[in-house]
Amino acid sequence: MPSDAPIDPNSDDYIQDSITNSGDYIKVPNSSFTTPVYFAASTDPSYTITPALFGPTVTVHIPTSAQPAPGTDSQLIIYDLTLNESVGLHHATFDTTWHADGTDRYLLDSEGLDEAIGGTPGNSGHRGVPAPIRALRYDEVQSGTINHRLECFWWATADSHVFPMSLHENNRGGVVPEGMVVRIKPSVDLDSLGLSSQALVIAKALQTYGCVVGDNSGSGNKLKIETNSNWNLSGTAFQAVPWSMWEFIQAGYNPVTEETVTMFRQGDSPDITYSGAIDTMIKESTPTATSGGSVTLQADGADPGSTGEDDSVLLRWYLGSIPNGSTVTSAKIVLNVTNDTNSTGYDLYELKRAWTEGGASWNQYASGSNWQTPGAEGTDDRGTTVLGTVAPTDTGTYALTLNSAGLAVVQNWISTPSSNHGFIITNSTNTDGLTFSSSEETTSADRPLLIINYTE
Ligand SMILES: [Ca+2]
Ligand SMILES: [Ca+2]
Ligand SMILES: [Ca+2]
Repeated sequence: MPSDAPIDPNSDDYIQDSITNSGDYIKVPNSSFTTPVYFAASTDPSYTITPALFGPTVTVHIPTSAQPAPGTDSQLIIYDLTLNESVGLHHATFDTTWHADGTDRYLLDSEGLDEAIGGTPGNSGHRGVPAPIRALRYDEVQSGTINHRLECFWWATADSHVFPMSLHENNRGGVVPEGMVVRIKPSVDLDSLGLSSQALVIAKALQTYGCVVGDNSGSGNKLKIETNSNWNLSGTAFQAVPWSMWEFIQAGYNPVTEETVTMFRQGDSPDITYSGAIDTMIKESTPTATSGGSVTLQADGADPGSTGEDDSVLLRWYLGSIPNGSTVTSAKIVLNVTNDTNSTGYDLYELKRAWTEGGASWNQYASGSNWQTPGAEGTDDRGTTVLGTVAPTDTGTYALTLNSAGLAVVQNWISTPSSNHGFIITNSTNTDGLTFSSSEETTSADRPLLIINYTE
């Protein structure tokens, strides 16, 4: 991470939260809350595990000797090199096969970001933190150098999350959003502090890469490490590096690209108070109907098929938290697809009128105000340049990256917020419709998500 990475405006408050609620320095967890880590071979038994509560269905080799942690979380991590994956299990049990309440799986050769925030398809679970980050291994420390970010679990986190995390736990009572990264200040001379050899290797990683606040401990801010009887880390291992030597990196900062990533999703991001998203669908077959409260949105070029009439989707997110003057470098829309499409896909265009969620229909953009052409098809209604194409061939998470014309549109919305009327998703010739969850979907993680990367 660059030594001059931007510091979060709330850094001092978050450091004070650490001192007030977790004492003067970071703690080492007891063995119930470390995580057993196993490397599986292709000859180990293979299991397909569908979690009872959350996460993807995973297929993974697990050694017959594997045991979950003895604490209440019963966690377990497997590196399966033959399947190019790390798999985490939560509340894991074994009878004649393995069961778990929660699962996560990340591809070992990927960038490690959850598909739910536009990362590599197949990466999924644990709110966006891959297992290799969640359990620092003893052999990594013994090698003398750790070359990646670590994870800390916090006494309590806020009801919000920031990149690189995809979700957060609710009602924990803290102030630090999940996904915040805290590091030992680059100016601290760690070699001079008298740390033990293991603590020094870990502290250097905490200075170079920091740790992501990725979970709740219930009491005390602690490191996430693997279960290993060879650790020689006392409870006071990091006493010589008090919180006053730490700082929080700006929320959403990506050290790889040196951009800031901000996410917008109704009732969820940037935090649970966000209400700047509206969405609806307009239907040629019922041209005066409004659908602002629908929990699903449909685009179709032939509904009903016999008439070839169209359905189009309107979406808008307000972007007020991105500073005017920022440069947009990429933008993605992530949808929860409930009905996929074997078609060329549905195209995204800029909308040009101040449509309303409650009033927009095939005929009108707001109650009493007609589109130039019904269906928002006039040049005063929408742009004529395709900004991206939504073409999911499976249900589930689908990410659309906006093209350069799309970036220019979003850039203009940041410079001139009053010009932001969102997008329309439409195609008049497809016969296989597309359906996805709206901002009214009960599960907030399934609502439409807009991710914007920018530099200031
Ligand atoms: Ca809506
Ligand atoms: Ca049509
Ligand atoms: Ca379909």
